[in-house]
Amino acid sequence: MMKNYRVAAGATLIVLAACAPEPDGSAGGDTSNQGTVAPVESSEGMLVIRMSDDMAFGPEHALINVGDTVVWIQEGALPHTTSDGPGKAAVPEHALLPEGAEPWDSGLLDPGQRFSVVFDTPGEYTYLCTIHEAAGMVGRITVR
Ligand SMILES: [Cu+2]
Repeated sequence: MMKNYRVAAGATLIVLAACAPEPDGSAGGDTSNQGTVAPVESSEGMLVIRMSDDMAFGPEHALINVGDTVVWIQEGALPHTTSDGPGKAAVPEHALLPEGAEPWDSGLLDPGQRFSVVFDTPGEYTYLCTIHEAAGMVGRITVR
């Protein structure tokens, strides 16, 4: 019985391995969309996210570690914010925090201003510029 089970499990692993190249192939196709799907990782405990008048956070998706600092730099001519927490977004899905995480709100940042947050709670964060939410200025941070 045990041996049969192991054979079956081995067969499953082989099937999974055989499937693996297919998602890779489709991911290669996705890069032609120019979508910034791949997250940008922090280094040495820090990550800079640029805010511009493209109505986007750059990178849109950040991958950081617990205890890292994210610094937003306002490089647009228009004012922008970085904000997260209950009630910050018109669409609730645009402002999501992991349980126990602290909300933040930079308020209006003028060109050249910066705002930083230290992330002590792991999980998925979706945040936004409260002025340009409707224009799609929404970002994502994964804290591992
Ligand atoms: Cu904005």
